[in-house]
Amino acid sequence: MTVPVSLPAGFEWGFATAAYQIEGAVDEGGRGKSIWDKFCHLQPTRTKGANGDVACDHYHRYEEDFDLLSTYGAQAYRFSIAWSRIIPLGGRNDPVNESGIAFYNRLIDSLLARGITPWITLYHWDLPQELHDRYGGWLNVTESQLDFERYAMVCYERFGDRVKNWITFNEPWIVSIFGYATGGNAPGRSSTNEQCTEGNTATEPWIVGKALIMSHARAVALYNKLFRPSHHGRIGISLNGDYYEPWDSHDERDKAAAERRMEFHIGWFANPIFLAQDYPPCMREQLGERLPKFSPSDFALLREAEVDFYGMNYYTSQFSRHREQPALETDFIGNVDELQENCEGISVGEKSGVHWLRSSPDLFRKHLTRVYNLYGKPIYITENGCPCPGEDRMRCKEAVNDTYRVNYFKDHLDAVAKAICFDGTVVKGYFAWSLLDNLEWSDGYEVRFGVTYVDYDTLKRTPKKSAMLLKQILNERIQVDV
Ligand code: GBH
Repeated sequence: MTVPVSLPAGFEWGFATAAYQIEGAVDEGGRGKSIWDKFCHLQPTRTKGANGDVACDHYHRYEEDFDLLSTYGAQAYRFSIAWSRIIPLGGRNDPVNESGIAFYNRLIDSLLARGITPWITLYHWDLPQELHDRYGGWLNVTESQLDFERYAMVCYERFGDRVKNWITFNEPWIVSIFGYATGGNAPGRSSTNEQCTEGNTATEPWIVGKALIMSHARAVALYNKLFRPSHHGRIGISLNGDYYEPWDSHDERDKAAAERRMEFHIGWFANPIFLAQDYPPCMREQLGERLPKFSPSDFALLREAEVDFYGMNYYTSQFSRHREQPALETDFIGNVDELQENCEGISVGEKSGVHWLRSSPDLFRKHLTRVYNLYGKPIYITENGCPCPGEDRMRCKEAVNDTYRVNYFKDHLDAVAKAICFDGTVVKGYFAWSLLDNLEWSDGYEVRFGVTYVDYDTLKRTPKKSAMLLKQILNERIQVDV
């Protein structure tokens, strides 16, 4: 008989969302435009005709959504602030919008009244459009970090008395690569994608990466210096990145390729941010002069910017096969091919409702342990979830029977418990992605990651089976000190 391994007392858990994916009300309360407003309204469409104008209308329905959170038993809730609601034009000399502040105050106070701990992401991909127009947004390393620092300052000042958990950026890899290499996300720049008229895939993502790293560092250093002493909060960043196994486990070159792929995904940001070190040597070797340098004063700032935790967004794993030469259009993945089957034809996991995601909980455990050993910070899983096979074509009645998602959560929480109990990995919390079906960026509204079904005609919310599962699992598993 097998008994479930337990999770430690104090393990925090809940659900996650992001502003543009759920809020809607894009023209209300003095909100300024973001790069996603513009991107979603391009013709021809690059988001399957979808936009965030209404989304889940969370802006008006947040009480109802927080009722769901309470019903689901969540202890914590991770959401993001739309920068352009707080500072509509974005810049450090631009006015603060009190109506935007009031909206997030309402969210925070409503959560606290329910006993739910707020976790705020400052940046989940929605740069104020004005900053992009003014100086190129993240392409301008000097300007963007000063504007981000001031935005962070306003958030700490106005919300930090009640909010103790901060995430600077969500997935800087996606921001850089999807925004500036493939062009699949806003602002949609690329020199290899036919739909894009501007961009340079070879150079821009690396510049943007540096802007994000330094913006993060400024925001953290500011928190450490001015706010931590009185607010006593925690701050970190959420990085994405799959785990990679070698395609041929007997081939040393594939083993190196797997490790290199993870360095290109994670080390790119984690080396400077968690270790105050330069980018991984394999990146320097392959990318040469295209990779910006850190000056002595950059390193000084990185050292001041000590974080409390590693936020991990984990969805899937892959196999990595070495190449002789990087492919021109995808040299940002590190001179490898990525595959979902290994050389013996074994799949990395069971297929989900999106092509890029297969359920790989055993590799999740390896991933947690590798990241913990390398970067040495407690891990909070800030996103984990999936769409069920065929869910995009289901009506509500069918979609609520989300057995695949139920198993996915069970298996992934199992992996977390094993990483803690058997590998000595420190994992302190878990957020399922996502509370609601929502705007899945360039995939539009068909791909559903929610534990709550949203009918986009009526905006009616219906809990799926998986919604109550976490409460059940976590209640069973968390050790209680007596
Ligand atoms: C997260 O990104 C985001 O933080 C969240 O907003 C999002 O809703 C969630 O995932 C679910 O996708 O189709 O081959 O081009 C996770 C990173 C970015 C991984 C998009 C998959 C698509 C690969 N994901 N990527 S492909």
